Amino acid sequence: MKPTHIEHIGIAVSDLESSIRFYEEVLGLECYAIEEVKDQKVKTAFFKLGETKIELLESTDPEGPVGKFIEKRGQGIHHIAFAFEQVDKALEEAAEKGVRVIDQVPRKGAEELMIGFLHPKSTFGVLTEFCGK
Ligand code: CMX
Repeated sequence: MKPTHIEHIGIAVSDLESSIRFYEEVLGLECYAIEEVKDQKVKTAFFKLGETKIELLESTDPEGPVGKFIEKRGQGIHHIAFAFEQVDKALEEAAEKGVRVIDQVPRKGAEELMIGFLHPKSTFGVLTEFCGK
């Protein structure tokens, strides 16, 4: 199973509003959606650049994944998401190949996509997301 493209790059930020201004005013991109994903304890902002998106992530809870990430490592690239036609199969295949899969079964993420993560300790330090419809 091969990804079709990089769906998005997730960037952890402390303040969504000022980081949105950077992408809009300096890069000239348009923030087309702001969405809270309660399950993931984040508020997200999206920008499109070709087929790939930039997802800004502001934590809504210091104990959530992004809150903990910023506390420990500061702001910066949080994850890379690959698009698959069959995200469930892609996660299954990764697990079969011995990768530590955080979500055995895809769950609902932002933009109505089904998502699942691979643990950064088994992906050379990069939190890796698989996503699809
Ligand atoms: N990238 C790289 N390394 C990361 C990381 C990240 N985003 N987040 C944590 N780590 C590292 C920690 O620094 C730590 O490393 P050291 O032990 O070397 O210090 C290690 O991973 C910690 O791993 P852990 O003890 O298993 O647990 P954590 O409680 O810190 O959780 C993780 C880490 C990745 C399992 C958890 O954040 C997770 O399940 N993430 C998936 C969900 C998520 O990130 N959601 C937010 C985005 C949602 C969206 O896109 O909508």
